Amino acid sequence: MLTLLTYPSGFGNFSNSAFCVKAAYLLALSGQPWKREDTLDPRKMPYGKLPVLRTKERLVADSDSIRLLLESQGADFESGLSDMQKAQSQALIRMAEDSWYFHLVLDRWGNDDVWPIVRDVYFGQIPAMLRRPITNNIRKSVRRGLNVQGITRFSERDRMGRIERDLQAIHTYLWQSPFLMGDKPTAADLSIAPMLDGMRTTPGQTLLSRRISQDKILTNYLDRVEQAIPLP
Ligand SMILES: N[C@@H](CCC(=O)N[C@@H](CS)C(=O)NCC(=O)O)C(=O)O
Repeated sequence: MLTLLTYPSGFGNFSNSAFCVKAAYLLALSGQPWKREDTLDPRKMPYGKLPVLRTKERLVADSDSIRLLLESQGADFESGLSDMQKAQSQALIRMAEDSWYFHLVLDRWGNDDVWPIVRDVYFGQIPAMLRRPITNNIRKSVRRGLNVQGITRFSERDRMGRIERDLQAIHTYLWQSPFLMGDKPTAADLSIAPMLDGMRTTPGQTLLSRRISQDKILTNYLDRVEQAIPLP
């Protein structure tokens, strides 16, 4: 059986990682039997990250590669889509994974009010005495990465302005159909929805979590995706 190596669940989501939720959605839609195995330590994984799929033969690292593997075994996450829709889908996936992801990480790891709550949920398995020193180093390195990526250099106002235009683009899709590319979830939903849901469920009140959770179009969409693809 396929085994999804994933970060544990938290804040009401299948996993604390939007990429692990995406991988779980891919597996659920593929129709293959699979199970989850939770870990907090990705250091021995091929790219030092999760999700990773363990098959009989090997470890498949990265949600995109997991998708490719499942497609090579018969899954179709874009069934019925035109070439133009597939092209749009690819662009939406990259927007979520290569841009929105950093908003989500900044909200959870960069905000001093939110971080203690995130730390105790993400790293609850580490004894309380050790948790702070261990996680402080991880946090420092995450914040360094965010600074290199550049998102921390925007003012909150500019940052929110940038993502606002992305959210308006999603609205435009959702005015047309219940899911991004039509009447059923396809590949784009499997990346966009987990990232938005991560933003929505960030604990505490951030500008971004409030922005998403007060938006009926987006929250109804997130509920539709969750109902359409039940996860264990
Ligand atoms: N491109 C990867 C991204 C996965 C990823 O960024 N995983 C993060 C958690 S959301 C991770 O494991 N980070 C650990 C680290 O960088 O040390 C995918 O699509 O699977």
